[in-house]
Amino acid sequence: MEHSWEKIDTYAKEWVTEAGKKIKESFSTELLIQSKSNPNDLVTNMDKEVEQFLIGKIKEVFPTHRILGEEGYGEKVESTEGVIWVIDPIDGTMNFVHQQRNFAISVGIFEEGVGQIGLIYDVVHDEMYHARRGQGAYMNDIHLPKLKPVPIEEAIVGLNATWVTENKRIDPTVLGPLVRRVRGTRSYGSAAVELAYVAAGRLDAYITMRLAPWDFAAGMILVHEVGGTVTSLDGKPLSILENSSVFIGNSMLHEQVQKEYIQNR
Ligand code: 2AM
Ligand code: CA
Ligand code: CA
Ligand code: CA
Repeated sequence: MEHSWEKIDTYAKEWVTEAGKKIKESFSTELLIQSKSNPNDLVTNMDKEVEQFLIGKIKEVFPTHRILGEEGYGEKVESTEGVIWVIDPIDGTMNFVHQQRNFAISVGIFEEGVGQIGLIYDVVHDEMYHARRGQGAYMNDIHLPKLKPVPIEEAIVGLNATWVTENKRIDPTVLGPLVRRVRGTRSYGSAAVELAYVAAGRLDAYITMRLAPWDFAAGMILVHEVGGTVTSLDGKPLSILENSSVFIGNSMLHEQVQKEYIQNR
């Protein structure tokens, strides 16, 4: 099927911008905060409202497109067939609730499993990250240059302390030595923001052990467009059908870290 990506792109940007406005307006109203899987797994009325708003718009204009959203108002997506929108209405809900910053709306649009459009909107900083497959990545219409090689010693890596202390998913001695060698580590608490920062060169890599497709869908398209490498921690491609660890970054750094810290462990 032929799609007008230009049209899809224009609408996607418009709707995400409008959703951002709704979130900003919500700062002056009282939030309804609930827990999901555990007391720290938060969801608010705004997570739900924004997802429903975006889905409503998509269904209206593109009724054949399928939608996968974190809060479950989309559908169960078990194949990569056709056009699929992968939506995280608020990535970084804990930050949204506690800090009123460092969260983003994340929308990735895929065709037959291939990323075509990536949008990450950091609402509070008013930074719209945007990529179209084969056409480069932008932040508020400023073109983001291809990532330049960076040695491990000069790298700033997005990494949460969880993964270098006792945890269920990775032996802390795997990444601990990397943390000591890099120039610095950062943790922003929003996968989408961290992936956008990799695309913008503010971080050189981002490593995390547990993400869902809506966390990385848009970011993987952005980082791909600036020539970065996008894989799971063990170097496999990411799929929008599966949760995964994520290792995204500058290609030279990615290769070196894979070789020295991940392989044969
Ligand atoms: P969220 O705010 O949309 O839930 C925080 O370190 C990052 O991990 C955020 O991007 C957050 O997304 C995501 N996250 C939080 N809990 C998660 C879970 N159980 N599985 C996958 N990603 C999660
Ligand atoms: Ca969540
Ligand atoms: Ca998320
Ligand atoms: Ca979310």
